[in-house]
Amino acid sequence: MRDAEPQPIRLADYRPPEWLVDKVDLDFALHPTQARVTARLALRRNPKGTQGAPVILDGDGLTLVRLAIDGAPLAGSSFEAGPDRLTLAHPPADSFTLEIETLVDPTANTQLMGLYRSSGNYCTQCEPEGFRRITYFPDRPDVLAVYTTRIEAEREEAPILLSNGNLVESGPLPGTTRHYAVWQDPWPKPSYLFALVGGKLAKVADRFVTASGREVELGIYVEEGKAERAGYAMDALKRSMRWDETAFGREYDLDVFNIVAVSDFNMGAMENKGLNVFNDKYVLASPQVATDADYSGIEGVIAHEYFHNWTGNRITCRDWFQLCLKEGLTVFRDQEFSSDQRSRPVKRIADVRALKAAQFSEDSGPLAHPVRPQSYREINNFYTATVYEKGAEVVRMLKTLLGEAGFRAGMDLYFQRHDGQAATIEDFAAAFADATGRDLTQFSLWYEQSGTPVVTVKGSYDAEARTYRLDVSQAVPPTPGQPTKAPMVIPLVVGLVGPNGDDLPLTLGNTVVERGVLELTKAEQSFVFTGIDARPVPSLNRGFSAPVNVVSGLTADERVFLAAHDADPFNRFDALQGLALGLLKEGARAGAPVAPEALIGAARNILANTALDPAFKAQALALPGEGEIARELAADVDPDAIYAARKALKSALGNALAGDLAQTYGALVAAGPFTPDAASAGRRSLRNLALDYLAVTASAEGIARAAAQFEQADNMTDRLAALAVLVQHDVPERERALAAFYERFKADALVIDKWFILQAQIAASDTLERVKGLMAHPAFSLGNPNRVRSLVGAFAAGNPTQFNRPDGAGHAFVADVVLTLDPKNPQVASRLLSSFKTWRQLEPVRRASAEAALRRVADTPGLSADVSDIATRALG
Ligand code: 0A1
Ligand code: ZN
Repeated sequence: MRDAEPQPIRLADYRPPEWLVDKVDLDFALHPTQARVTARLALRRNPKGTQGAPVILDGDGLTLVRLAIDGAPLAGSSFEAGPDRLTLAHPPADSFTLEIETLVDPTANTQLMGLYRSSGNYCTQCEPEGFRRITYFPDRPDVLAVYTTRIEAEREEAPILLSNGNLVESGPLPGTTRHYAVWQDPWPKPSYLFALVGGKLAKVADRFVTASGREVELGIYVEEGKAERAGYAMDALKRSMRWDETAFGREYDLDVFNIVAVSDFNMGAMENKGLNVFNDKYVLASPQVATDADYSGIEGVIAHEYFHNWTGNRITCRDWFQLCLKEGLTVFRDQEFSSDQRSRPVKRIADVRALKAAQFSEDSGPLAHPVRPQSYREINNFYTATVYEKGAEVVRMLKTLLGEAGFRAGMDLYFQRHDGQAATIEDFAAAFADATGRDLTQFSLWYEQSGTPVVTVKGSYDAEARTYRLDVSQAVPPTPGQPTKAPMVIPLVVGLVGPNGDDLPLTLGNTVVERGVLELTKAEQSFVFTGIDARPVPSLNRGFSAPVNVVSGLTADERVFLAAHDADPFNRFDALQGLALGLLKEGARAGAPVAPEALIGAARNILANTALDPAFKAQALALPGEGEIARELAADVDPDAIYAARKALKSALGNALAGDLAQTYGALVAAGPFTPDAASAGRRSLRNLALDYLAVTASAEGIARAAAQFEQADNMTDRLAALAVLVQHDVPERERALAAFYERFKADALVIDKWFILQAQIAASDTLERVKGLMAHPAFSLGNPNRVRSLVGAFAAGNPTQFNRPDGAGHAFVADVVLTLDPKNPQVASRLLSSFKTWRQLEPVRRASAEAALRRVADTPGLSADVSDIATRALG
């Protein structure tokens, strides 16, 4: 465990590395508890470094066996070695080879960083600072080296031996039960992209020919017996490889691309060069066990990791402050890929819902930080929705401002200039500025200022002058460490919708507004559109062109009009959501039912509109989540009141639209066997939304319909959707279905995770006891991150009424789990603790209990840096 209060690391203190490593030769002798690692580092003094600087290498919990310089063993007096650092105060020359032998215990590695075991297989995770748990090294992303990796192991225990790059040699070790393999990666890379895998794995093989004719062998390795579930991932991989060629002109650059799926993994997946390691949740799928959401998750994550080959690997980050350089850009790229593979508007709606749920809530609470932070105490805590999802929004805005061609020119220049380098956000911005001639100085504030801007818009029509005027103001709320803000560049895409539903021409003075993009740059601005013959309804922030909160003052009638007519599908969706949100806020505040007639009418029209995509309808008719309502209320939040208001509105809609919903449910019966394509998934999503609404009052008919679907479903999407309906209601069918589901899928941990999630999210006063009980269930394990996230994570982040119980028991429980988990896996523990990120908006009683739980965590001696950092900032 590391120091509980390390000094913060600051971007402003960046210095180039004193020593570079040109070449790394690694030799692994795998062993369950004593893996021997021999590293040969070709060290060279950095000409840009400090004269006479010592060699200081990072380590973390290492046991040193032996050191040698240029082949000669090193005397103890000439170095200083601790578990966390190796120092050569007087290096013998300006370049030399340092040989380091260390011992590591993969079985005892419960942090899942460095070399560890998952289901008996060996694997590694090195981003961000895991390589130092394998050997001493300048473990920072701006030290790029070429790696050769030799692995030897018991043939019986680990018949498969993989590392980065191309396989150059392999075979038995004569006279032993062991064998070996040598892998060589010709591309210089930082240590965080190193990977090794050894174990008993089944392989799915395929091949891909790149645009220029390079033949690539593709392999997906999974635990034995699961190979038939890797087909969809392989298909997604090939589509990703082709897409990056056409959309960004990027080809793959090795002869081999391997993916390994493991069942113990802290995050989603990892882009190690030529050897991606995945949480098996993002690889394995079959109609019986995976939902449509799982399929699209797999497609997105496979694409994301593959796209990192250029945005992250060929061009990497100079330091961890630049994390968004690879992550924001790569999320943007995977979002675009999925949009091209599926429905663009539906993908955008889903992404914005996720952004608001995870990032807007982060940005409005004590853990808010800039897309590029200025300092950190624990970098692991910055793999956040802000760095990833807001980072992607910033790239999207850049594209909106520069247009398709300008954006592509900037990307091309970025790749051309920085291939093989460790780059910065300044480098990225300069490529776009230089390619297009545009000054991006003010735009760069998106990387520096945290907080979600509020854009307030007032429209006024002058019939006589035939003008329509938009008065726009912007303000960025204060956030930790940033009390005042400067105005941002906000690309606000707008339309003016005329009385017949058509867009009116957008002309400012004599200039046509291209693509509807208004550029906000000042605290207050006005735009006067000319030639407007009738009073329009403004459609603002089309496609969610900027990650801001728009205050529009639109009336309910105007929203109904936009829901029916807006040419922009996102804003059609948003008009309905805005209507619903208004009612939900009112209901939660007043504790009384509201008049939902306008919403019901608009929803009925959407449902009846045969021109609309079912997936779009499902998104438009799904009410805003409890978290979004809470964020809108901003202060004195009572989660029970929100839950009640949402349930009341859902009941009102379900009752009023019962006939239409039943008709929809009946009409959308699948015509054939399950296929995971977007169109089929869309029909299932609408049908299952209808199922949910039709059961909202727990009528006998509604429950019976769900129970029948649960029993008869031929795929996991429909079965789980029915189970999700049943578990929300206190009916006998609930426990019956839960028991049947467990019996049927108990051999399948990833499916049992779904069973944990549904139970953890039940909004009922006995849920906490249920969750505590499930922690003792044989299928649960505190050692597996997926299990912890599914049971405890789903409770903390997905059950606002029970996590925030007024008696404080929910907060106390999550704090207890965080403290129990912290010594074993600090990364997963600190993520769990981040569920407290919105605690300050709660009403006083719940706020006090959240604060007490956070204080209890913060005051516990011996905390990891991860948990201590979150606790301190959450309280700060
Ligand atoms: N770079 C990965 C995310 C990742 C970060 C840290 C990890 O350590 C446990 C693992 C993965 C991505 O963006 O997919
Ligand atoms: Zn990533």
